[in-house]
Amino acid sequence: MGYDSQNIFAKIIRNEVPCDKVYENDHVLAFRDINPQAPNHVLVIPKGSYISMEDFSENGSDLEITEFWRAVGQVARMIGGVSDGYRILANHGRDAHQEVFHFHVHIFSGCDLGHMIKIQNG
Ligand code: DGP
Repeated sequence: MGYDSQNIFAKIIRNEVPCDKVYENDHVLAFRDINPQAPNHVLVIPKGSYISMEDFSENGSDLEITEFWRAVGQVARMIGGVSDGYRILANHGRDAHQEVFHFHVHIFSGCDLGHMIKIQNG
């Protein structure tokens, strides 16, 4: 399956769909999740066309990867997650229930996030 340039995050990058922007630079965009799972729930995405962590880690340039992970840390600081804590998460593929096929990292903060993840029938 190749990258679908009509996915919702590609449309957000092209300003065809609005978002609640938190941070942007030449390589990265961060915006609030439409369906927040914590008081602060922000998505960080590269502007390049990568399907998931698998694609990004394999095919992203050193510059894109460096800029991306620096931005994840910066956004976590911006949303106030450092003192009390935050969690980052990236879903790849079926078993992780990835819904949007443009690589993104979720950042959660602002409450007790519980212990790791819940695995049903696992
Ligand atoms: P996942 O692919 O399962 O890692 O999660 C995709 C996330 O994207 C999900 O938490 C909801 C969010 N989302 C989906 N559509 C939109 C949208 O149009 N705008 C925003 N801000 N978030 C969206």
